[in-house]
Amino acid sequence: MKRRLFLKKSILAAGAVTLADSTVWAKGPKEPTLFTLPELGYGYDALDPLIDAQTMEIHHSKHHAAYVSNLNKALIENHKQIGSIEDLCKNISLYNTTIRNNAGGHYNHSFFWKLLKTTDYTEPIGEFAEAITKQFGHISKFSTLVKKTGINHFGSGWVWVIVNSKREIEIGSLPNQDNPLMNIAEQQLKGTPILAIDVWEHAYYLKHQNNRIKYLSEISGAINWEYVNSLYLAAIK
Ligand code: MN3
Repeated sequence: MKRRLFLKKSILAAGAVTLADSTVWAKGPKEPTLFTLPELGYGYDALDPLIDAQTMEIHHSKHHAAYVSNLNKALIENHKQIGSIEDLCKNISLYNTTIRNNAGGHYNHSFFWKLLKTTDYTEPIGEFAEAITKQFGHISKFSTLVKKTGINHFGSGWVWVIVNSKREIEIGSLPNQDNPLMNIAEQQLKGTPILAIDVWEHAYYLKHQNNRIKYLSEISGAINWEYVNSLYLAAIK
């Protein structure tokens, strides 16, 4: 028993580098899957000056890392056996608030890092741009709506663009680390996420202080719109 506890602690400590997201703990059927902090796939300074290097480093190596570590700890304490982070979010009503907050934190940030990259495009492109134009009249109307949703969101949370069950594009915001995959009864925004913008102050405070409007105005240039288009295409299939 002592050895198992020791193993648990060592695995937790080493978790960030040694275990893949899909790794199921080999010690028995009751042991939970452990999650790891994903690599960004680019340098902390890659988005500078749109998002500065220090913000990226703290956001990834401190904030996101804490969600991963707290999620693993909570899953071990609760002896929860789960699969992927997406499955965990889709069944989140079965879990406690600590797991909901940290599972959301892990999924949302993992998704967010993949959405960021400076490219030649600073606004939606491809079939996604066509769909936006059809649904909202003009790309600028969509962009304004996304920005307004972020400005009007009270407190911490995320702006989401999803494809809903009617295959329509929907814009909304959710509090804290909730996301549109979660099976939370009272939550209205449900579907396949194709864009997410972190509007927690830790996402912009070092550069913009309290000015969320400025952050939201600049971030379009740091979005990988090619990737968003590919997510849109996959979501409407
Ligand atoms: Mn964040």
